[in-house]
Amino acid sequence: MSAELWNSAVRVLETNWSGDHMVPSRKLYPHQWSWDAAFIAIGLAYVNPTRAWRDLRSLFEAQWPDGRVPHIVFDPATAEADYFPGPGFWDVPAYANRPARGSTGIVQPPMHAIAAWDVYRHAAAHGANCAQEARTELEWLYPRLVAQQEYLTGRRNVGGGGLVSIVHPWESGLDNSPAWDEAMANVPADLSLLTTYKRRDLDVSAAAHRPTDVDYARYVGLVLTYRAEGYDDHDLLDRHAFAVECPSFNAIMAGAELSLAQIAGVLGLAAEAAAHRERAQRITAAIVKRLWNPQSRTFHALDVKTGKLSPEHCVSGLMPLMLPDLPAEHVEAIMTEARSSRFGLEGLPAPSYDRTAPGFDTMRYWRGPLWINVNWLLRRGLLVHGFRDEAEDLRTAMVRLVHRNDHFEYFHPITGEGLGAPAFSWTAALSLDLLADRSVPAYARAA
Ligand code: 9WN
Repeated sequence: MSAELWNSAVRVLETNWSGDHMVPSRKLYPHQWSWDAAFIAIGLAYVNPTRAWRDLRSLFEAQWPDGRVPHIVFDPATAEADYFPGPGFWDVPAYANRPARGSTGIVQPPMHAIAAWDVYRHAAAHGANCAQEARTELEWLYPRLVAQQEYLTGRRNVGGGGLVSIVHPWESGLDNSPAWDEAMANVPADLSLLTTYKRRDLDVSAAAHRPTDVDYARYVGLVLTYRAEGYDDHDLLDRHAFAVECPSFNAIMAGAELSLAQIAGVLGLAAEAAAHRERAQRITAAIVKRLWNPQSRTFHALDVKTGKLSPEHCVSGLMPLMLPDLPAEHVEAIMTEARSSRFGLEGLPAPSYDRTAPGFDTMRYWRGPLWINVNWLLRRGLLVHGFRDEAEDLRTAMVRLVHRNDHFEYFHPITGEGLGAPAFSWTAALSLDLLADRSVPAYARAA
């Protein structure tokens, strides 16, 4: 099974390589996506570290002068009609040496420091040339990764409590999660926007899987207001209709600081390494302070505009498990939630949403189906806190699922059937990692 899965994953990554970057899927997502590039690099490192670095470099070459890393870098060879919302809709001005309309103006979770550190660790196994290349790439990336963190902790500290606010559900990567429902209800939904702008996702995938038109009208409206201000972040709390602190995004922020500490260590920057570790601790403490609900005993998304925590139990609430400084009480609570009938880590990996919720939908995007990338993060959390048996069960469940059902974008949370785009890059890349890497993150607690 291992060789067959390995070879099929390598084939997917070969097909989806576009010269200097990887597309998530040829048909549905024909450009480069930010957090996809990070997950992809982690797996590519085993088979082609040069491409893994190239993919990360392509993305960071499109970094904005203010430090933001755009959620999509558009491929100029791909027609506007091949993805909505495309470059013309985002209408981003030229910056640095990049032409206008080269990217979007929003971000995605900053997974890249975690990826860069993993690629670096694994590249050494490919011999001296790859080790030298890894060092050079790490030196190039480090200040850019730091600038990304500074943008997010600075301009995006909309709530003032030390966490990052996302200003669009697409920034979370968990786009259509019920975690945003209450906050999104306050965003105007102008359905007439969908006559001006035509959705393309429905031409290539089933409507029952995708967000509704009302959701899309809100997504489009949010971009239009951000775009109208030149994607400027001043006074977002008053000006912008959506500002939410997501437990998953912020856990990844803190995880990135820990990986930056490792990177700074390798680059001989001891004082910076210590500062990164401290920032990770501060973000962890802020997640506990701001996103924990002692009644529901899980982490929720916080609507910064209303000050209310979302009532929904989503897989994003389990993600702070990846943080080594998470207090024992919260670790235990996440484990209880992860083992419960809501997310039941038995047999199949965890679904994106509470199985027991009335709105649990086995088909619809981020409202039930299960994704390999979030389960990969969950496994990381299990390892960080020494839950080795559960981590191994989850690893085998993911490997079995992809082997049986192929490299789909996401999977049916009851039958395991593959859903969404086939030949999906991060599923393939992370399968390579799950087959190859049994190691434990350097900052894991002793079991
Ligand atoms: C919008 C590319 C991306 C992922 C996201 C996933 C989906 C896009 C869409 O696809 O989002 O960015 O069109 O729905 O939700 O996590 O990065 O794979």
